[in-house]
Amino acid sequence: MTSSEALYKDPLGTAQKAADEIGERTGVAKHDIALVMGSGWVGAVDALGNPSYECDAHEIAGFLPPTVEGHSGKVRSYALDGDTGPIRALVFLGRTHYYEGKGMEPVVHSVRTAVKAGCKVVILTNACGGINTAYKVGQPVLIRDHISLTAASPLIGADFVDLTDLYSKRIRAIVKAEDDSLQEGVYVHWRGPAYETPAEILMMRTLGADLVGMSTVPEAIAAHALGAEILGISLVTNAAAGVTGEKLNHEEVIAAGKAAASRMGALLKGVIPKLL
Ligand code: 8IG
Repeated sequence: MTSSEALYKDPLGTAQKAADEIGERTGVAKHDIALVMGSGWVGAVDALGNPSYECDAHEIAGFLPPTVEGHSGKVRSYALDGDTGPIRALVFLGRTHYYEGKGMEPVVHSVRTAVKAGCKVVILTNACGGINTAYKVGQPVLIRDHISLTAASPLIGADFVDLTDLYSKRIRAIVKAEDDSLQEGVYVHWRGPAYETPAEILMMRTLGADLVGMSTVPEAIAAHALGAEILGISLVTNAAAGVTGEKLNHEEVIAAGKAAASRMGALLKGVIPKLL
């Protein structure tokens, strides 16, 4: 059985195996905090300094082999200074999306691995569309809550996990104390890969949503179900469909991410020491 077959048969066992492999490779028995860096966020990790370890994610149990573009996610380990002692951060550059059609297991394998590796806090970052018309491109927004329009869950069986405080109030307060200009919003998970129609964005706004994207929600649920505390931060990289009348394009997303990278990096570097 290959490790990707094992991922579907025994997701938590495979996550434990991946965590053990990370422990061996990094020489770090226990990591404290995990970061998943979405599109537009990869530049922000530069603020954390040099990693003590890096490899291609697919070298670790359960992570899928690279896709056709030859892109592979990276896994890194960082030794950071926290306010109450050293912090070991496990950083995933890139993620698997539900729209890739491989099911939920690969989508949430990083965060399950992180929790099995010891992480108590999981920071999920993403780039997203702004539904709330007050949002500007390049603005980071803390996720306060979500709406799953895929209704797809990473959980299987009678795991009736409570999601009342999914995006930790405690952590949001710490982040807002670091930057009091930060807004909070409700994030919608849209399967994609097509963006929404203007009518769908109107529907989402009517439902109470501020942000829309194609990630984060399954990972938040899976990590929280294993007991981790979640911080979700979205970078608004485009106005959602119909908001400005402009068409959406991926280049705009990349450019907005690049422009915001140093602010996002400073924010992460500022809050991480305070989280544990
Ligand atoms: I970046 O406008 C990014 N990701 N669903 N809609 C959805 N996902 C996105 C969008 C968007 N922008």
